[in-house]
Amino acid sequence: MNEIGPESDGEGLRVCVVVAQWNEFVTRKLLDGARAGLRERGVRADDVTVAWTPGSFEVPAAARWAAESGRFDAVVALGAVIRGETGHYEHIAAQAAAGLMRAGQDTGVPVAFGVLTCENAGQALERAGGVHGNKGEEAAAAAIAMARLRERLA
Ligand code: RBF
Repeated sequence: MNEIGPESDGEGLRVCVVVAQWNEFVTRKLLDGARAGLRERGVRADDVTVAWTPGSFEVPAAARWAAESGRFDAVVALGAVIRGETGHYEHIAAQAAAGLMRAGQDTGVPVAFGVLTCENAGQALERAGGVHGNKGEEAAAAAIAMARLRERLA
Protein backbone atom coordinates (compact mmCIF):
# COMPACT_ATOMS: atom_id res chain seq x y z
CA MET A 1 0.00 0.00 0.00
CA ASN A 2 1.21 3.50 -0.80
CA GLU A 3 0.31 6.36 1.47
CA ILE A 4 1.08 10.02 0.83
CA GLY A 5 0.91 12.94 3.23
CA PRO A 6 -0.22 15.08 4.80
CA GLU A 7 3.11 16.87 4.41
CA SER A 8 4.01 20.05 6.24
CA ASP A 9 7.35 21.17 4.79
CA GLY A 10 6.75 24.47 3.03
CA GLU A 11 10.34 25.26 2.10
CA GLY A 12 10.56 26.74 -1.38
CA LEU A 13 6.81 27.09 -1.84
CA ARG A 14 5.45 30.41 -3.11
CA VAL A 15 2.17 31.33 -1.49
CA CYS A 16 -0.36 34.11 -2.11
CA VAL A 17 -2.52 35.05 0.88
CA VAL A 18 -5.72 36.78 -0.24
CA VAL A 19 -7.37 38.59 2.66
CA ALA A 20 -10.58 40.65 2.88
CA GLN A 21 -10.46 44.06 4.51
CA TRP A 22 -14.12 43.91 5.65
CA ASN A 23 -14.12 43.05 9.39
CA GLU A 24 -10.41 43.81 9.46
CA PHE A 25 -10.32 43.46 13.26
CA VAL A 26 -10.81 39.73 12.59
CA THR A 27 -9.05 39.26 9.25
CA ARG A 28 -5.79 40.84 10.49
CA LYS A 29 -5.66 38.13 13.14
CA LEU A 30 -6.34 35.47 10.50
CA LEU A 31 -3.52 36.96 8.44
CA ASP A 32 -1.17 36.91 11.44
CA GLY A 33 -2.06 33.25 11.96
CA ALA A 34 -1.51 32.40 8.29
CA ARG A 35 1.85 34.17 8.23
CA ALA A 36 2.99 32.37 11.39
CA GLY A 37 1.75 29.04 10.03
CA LEU A 38 3.65 29.50 6.77
CA ARG A 39 6.82 30.66 8.53
CA GLU A 40 6.74 27.77 11.03
CA ARG A 41 6.52 25.33 8.13
CA GLY A 42 9.53 26.79 6.33
CA VAL A 43 7.94 29.14 3.78
CA ARG A 44 10.26 32.13 3.32
CA ALA A 45 8.84 35.60 3.93
CA ASP A 46 10.03 36.64 0.46
CA ASP A 47 7.92 33.84 -1.03
CA VAL A 48 4.70 35.13 0.58
CA THR A 49 2.55 37.73 -1.18
CA VAL A 50 -0.38 39.29 0.69
CA ALA A 51 -3.22 40.67 -1.47
CA TRP A 52 -6.05 42.66 0.16
CA THR A 53 -9.56 42.70 -1.31
CA PRO A 54 -12.42 44.99 -0.17
CA GLY A 55 -14.56 42.13 1.19
CA SER A 56 -15.04 38.37 1.17
CA PHE A 57 -17.22 38.61 -1.93
CA GLU A 58 -14.12 39.68 -3.89
CA VAL A 59 -11.77 37.06 -2.43
CA PRO A 60 -12.56 34.33 -5.03
CA ALA A 61 -11.74 36.61 -7.99
CA ALA A 62 -8.39 37.59 -6.50
CA ALA A 63 -7.65 33.97 -5.59
CA ARG A 64 -8.31 32.98 -9.19
CA TRP A 65 -6.03 35.71 -10.56
CA ALA A 66 -3.26 34.56 -8.24
CA ALA A 67 -3.81 30.90 -9.13
CA GLU A 68 -3.82 31.64 -12.87
CA SER A 69 -0.67 33.76 -12.70
CA GLY A 70 1.68 30.80 -12.46
CA ARG A 71 3.56 32.66 -9.72
CA PHE A 72 2.22 30.67 -6.77
CA ASP A 73 2.17 27.05 -5.60
CA ALA A 74 -0.83 27.68 -3.36
CA VAL A 75 -3.35 30.33 -2.36
CA VAL A 76 -4.68 30.97 1.15
CA ALA A 77 -8.04 32.77 1.19
CA LEU A 78 -9.06 34.67 4.34
CA GLY A 79 -12.18 36.61 5.27
CA ALA A 80 -14.80 37.07 7.98
CA VAL A 81 -18.49 37.07 7.16
CA ILE A 82 -20.56 38.07 10.18
CA ARG A 83 -24.33 37.74 10.05
CA GLY A 84 -25.42 41.12 11.34
CA GLU A 85 -28.85 42.34 10.36
CA THR A 86 -29.21 41.60 6.65
CA GLY A 87 -29.79 38.68 4.33
CA HIS A 88 -26.55 39.43 2.53
CA TYR A 89 -24.75 37.13 4.92
CA GLU A 90 -25.86 33.91 3.26
CA HIS A 91 -25.10 35.20 -0.23
CA ILE A 92 -21.61 36.42 0.57
CA ALA A 93 -20.66 33.33 2.58
CA ALA A 94 -22.04 30.89 0.00
CA GLN A 95 -20.56 32.71 -2.98
CA ALA A 96 -17.15 32.98 -1.33
CA ALA A 97 -17.10 29.24 -0.63
CA ALA A 98 -18.34 28.26 -4.09
CA GLY A 99 -16.04 30.71 -5.86
CA LEU A 100 -12.98 29.53 -3.97
CA MET A 101 -13.76 25.90 -4.68
CA ARG A 102 -14.13 26.72 -8.37
CA ALA A 103 -10.90 28.74 -8.47
CA GLY A 104 -8.98 25.79 -7.05
CA GLN A 105 -10.61 23.17 -9.22
CA ASP A 106 -10.47 25.17 -12.46
CA THR A 107 -6.79 26.11 -12.09
CA GLY A 108 -5.42 23.05 -10.31
CA VAL A 109 -3.65 25.33 -7.83
CA PRO A 110 -4.60 24.55 -4.23
CA VAL A 111 -6.84 27.25 -2.73
CA ALA A 112 -7.18 26.88 1.05
CA PHE A 113 -10.41 28.06 2.63
CA GLY A 114 -10.05 30.41 5.59
CA VAL A 115 -13.24 32.45 5.35
CA LEU A 116 -15.11 32.49 8.66
CA THR A 117 -18.92 32.56 8.64
CA CYS A 118 -20.17 33.49 12.10
CA GLU A 119 -23.23 34.77 13.91
CA ASN A 120 -21.36 37.50 15.74
CA ALA A 121 -17.96 39.13 16.27
CA GLY A 122 -17.27 37.07 19.39
CA GLN A 123 -17.56 33.80 17.50
CA ALA A 124 -15.28 35.15 14.78
CA LEU A 125 -12.60 36.22 17.26
CA GLU A 126 -12.73 32.79 18.94
CA ARG A 127 -11.64 31.35 15.57
CA ALA A 128 -9.03 33.99 14.82
CA GLY A 129 -6.56 33.22 17.59
CA GLY A 130 -9.07 32.56 20.41
CA VAL A 131 -10.35 29.41 22.10
CA HIS A 132 -11.06 27.69 18.78
CA GLY A 133 -7.57 28.31 17.39
CA ASN A 134 -6.70 30.34 14.34
CA LYS A 135 -8.36 29.31 11.08
CA GLY A 136 -5.81 31.37 9.16
CA GLU A 137 -3.05 29.18 10.53
CA GLU A 138 -5.04 26.05 9.70
CA ALA A 139 -5.63 27.28 6.15
CA ALA A 140 -1.89 27.88 5.75
CA ALA A 141 -1.20 24.29 6.82
CA ALA A 142 -3.84 23.02 4.38
CA ALA A 143 -2.32 25.06 1.53
CA ILE A 144 1.11 23.54 2.12
CA ALA A 145 -0.26 20.01 2.45
CA MET A 146 -2.20 20.35 -0.80
CA ALA A 147 0.71 21.93 -2.71
CA ARG A 148 2.89 18.96 -1.72
CA LEU A 149 0.15 16.45 -2.51
CA ARG A 150 -0.25 17.99 -5.94
CA GLU A 151 3.48 17.55 -6.56
CA ARG A 152 3.23 13.89 -5.61
CA LEU A 153 0.02 13.03 -7.45
CA ALA A 154 0.15 15.20 -10.56
N1 RBF B 1 -17.75 41.41 3.47
C1 RBF B 1 -17.19 40.57 4.36
O1 RBF B 1 -16.06 40.12 4.15
N2 RBF B 1 -17.85 40.21 5.51
C2 RBF B 1 -19.12 40.64 5.80
O2 RBF B 1 -19.67 40.28 6.86
C3 RBF B 1 -19.74 41.52 4.87
N3 RBF B 1 -21.00 41.95 5.10
C4 RBF B 1 -21.60 42.73 4.16
C5 RBF B 1 -22.94 43.11 4.34
C6 RBF B 1 -23.57 43.89 3.36
C7 RBF B 1 -24.99 44.29 3.58
C8 RBF B 1 -22.85 44.27 2.19
C9 RBF B 1 -23.53 45.08 1.11
C10 RBF B 1 -21.55 43.90 2.02
C11 RBF B 1 -20.89 43.13 2.98
N4 RBF B 1 -19.56 42.73 2.80
C12 RBF B 1 -19.00 41.88 3.70
C13 RBF B 1 -18.74 43.27 1.70
C14 RBF B 1 -18.74 42.39 0.45
O3 RBF B 1 -17.89 41.27 0.66
C15 RBF B 1 -18.21 43.21 -0.76
O4 RBF B 1 -16.91 43.66 -0.47
C16 RBF B 1 -19.09 44.39 -1.11
O5 RBF B 1 -20.43 44.00 -1.24
C17 RBF B 1 -18.61 45.07 -2.42
O6 RBF B 1 -18.68 44.18 -3.49
